[in-house]
Amino acid sequence: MEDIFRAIEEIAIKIDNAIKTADLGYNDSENSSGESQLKLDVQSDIIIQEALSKISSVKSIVSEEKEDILTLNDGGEYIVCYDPLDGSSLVDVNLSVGSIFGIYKDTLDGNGLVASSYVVYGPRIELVVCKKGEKPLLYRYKANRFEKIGEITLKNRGKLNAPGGTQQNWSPIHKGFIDTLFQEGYRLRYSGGMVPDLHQILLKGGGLFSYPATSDKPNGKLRQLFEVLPFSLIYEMANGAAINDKGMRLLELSPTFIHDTSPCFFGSNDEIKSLKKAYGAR
Ligand code: AFP
Repeated sequence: MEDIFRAIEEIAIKIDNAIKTADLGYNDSENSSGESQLKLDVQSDIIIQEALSKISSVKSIVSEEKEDILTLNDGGEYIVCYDPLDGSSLVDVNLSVGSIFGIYKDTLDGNGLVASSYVVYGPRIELVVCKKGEKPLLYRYKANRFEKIGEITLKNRGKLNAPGGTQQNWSPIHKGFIDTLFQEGYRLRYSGGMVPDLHQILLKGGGLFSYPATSDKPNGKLRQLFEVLPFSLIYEMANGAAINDKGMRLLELSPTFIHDTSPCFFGSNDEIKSLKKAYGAR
């Protein structure tokens, strides 16, 4: 798996460069010189596919940008599921975005997830790598290399609240719970990018990120294979928790198709316990 992590480092530098040099005003069709230019999320997908196809242990890939699974190396053992540029609509307004990777073996579900990684493209490039059974590790790009900063551990209780979705479409239970957190003094921290929002909670010690079932999206918005499951592993390994609206561990999920979504809640243990109580889950 180490070769996959090295590839993710190379990918991170290339995507960061694409973000910094893309001609945003003409991103959908043509650049300022009249040349056609691919959207940044498509460019990022191509960068990742090229890098992973050179790695013999990668059997196939599943991308947020592709309809179907793509086989790369018949003899490989890992399936890499990724969102090449999550939150790409935030690039135009110069907010942080990210790439998310789930590395699966044997089955495409929480049981088969053996490692996760994500990259934050912000004022600096940061990378988090997490193997099942081990603490997530934070790296920061500095002087042409990724320098290890240390392990990530959540406190049992935090102070940040990142509530996703449109409030108008929340259930009364969800609205009541989010209101209670604010009444208890939690601070709103929501950029609309899953990667920087979850990263902030991890690095600032804790809190809650939620993307519930809503009246317009009864199965949530976030995709299981390349958003929900990779972050669930990272939160659990960082001493936190990740559940759905029935109180089930998200890592027990088995998607029914590759782009399947799920309501999801990631946080420190105390917030997740209170959430379960509010939702009437065990
Ligand atoms: P985009 O990739 O379309 O910007 O969506 C980002 C995202 O998938 C995820 O990164 C956010 O957490 C979530 O959507 C935000 O959705 P809401 O705007 O509905 O809260």
